Amino acid sequence: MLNQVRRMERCISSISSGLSQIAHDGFAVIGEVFQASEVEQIQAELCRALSRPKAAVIQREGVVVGARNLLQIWPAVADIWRRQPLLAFLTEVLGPQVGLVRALYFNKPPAQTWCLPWHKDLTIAVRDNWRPSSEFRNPTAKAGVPHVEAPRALLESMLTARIHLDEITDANGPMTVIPGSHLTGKAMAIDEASARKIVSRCGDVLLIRPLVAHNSLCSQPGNQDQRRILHLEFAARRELPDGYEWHDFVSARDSLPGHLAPVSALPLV
Ligand SMILES: O=C(O)CCC(=O)C(=O)O
Repeated sequence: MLNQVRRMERCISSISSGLSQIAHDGFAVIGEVFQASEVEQIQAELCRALSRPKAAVIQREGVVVGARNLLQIWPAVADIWRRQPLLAFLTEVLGPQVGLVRALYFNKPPAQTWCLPWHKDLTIAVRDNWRPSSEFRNPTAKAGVPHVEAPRALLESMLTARIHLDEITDANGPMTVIPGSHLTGKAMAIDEASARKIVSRCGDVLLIRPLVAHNSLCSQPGNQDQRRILHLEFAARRELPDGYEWHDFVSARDSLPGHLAPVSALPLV
């Protein structure tokens, strides 16, 4: 009993330090959310789902390097995040009406690495991006899905969970982030001296505000490891301004159909 209480106290203290890191830096890495066997199961299911040709699956030289519209391609992703302590973080940061609004997949296979310059994530997927609006702008389509640039206040109320399906090292193309850069809204003032590389274990989850400035490094020459990531974007509520609607909204309140049972089921929410 004493051990259980201590474990609970440790867990609450790590959740509270993660929450203050998200508030201050705009991101935090949550350790060991998925066990190795669960990650293997996810990798295998994803690999099957992505092997069927679809416009939203991005390939280079026959190798999958990413995918959009993952909620359609691999519906199991709708439930993968319903576990502790991930759910506790999401509901603490975004509130009880939190929902998953977009799911992407990124891979850097050894022979097909890629990199991205500094940016902030400004676009969201919506049902109709042509409605008149003083809030939304720059309508685009990505793999057939309407997208739009969201207003600062909406982006400030979102959080992304990046589930690391491989260990991320210096060699296999980590992301680099600027701590605290979410506090300047959409403005891009990059102080490279403060940049931090996100290296982590397989099964860890990076929680990050979309307005944190980040880039993505190419894998180093000679690297033999993939770098697979499930990128899940969450919003605080279903309603959007100006009659806009999320393209998808999978509420945390929906029941768990039991695809992957929660591992560390701590009664925190
Ligand atoms: O996965 C990565 O390394 C980069 C992804 C990214 O920059 C993004 O989602 O905006």
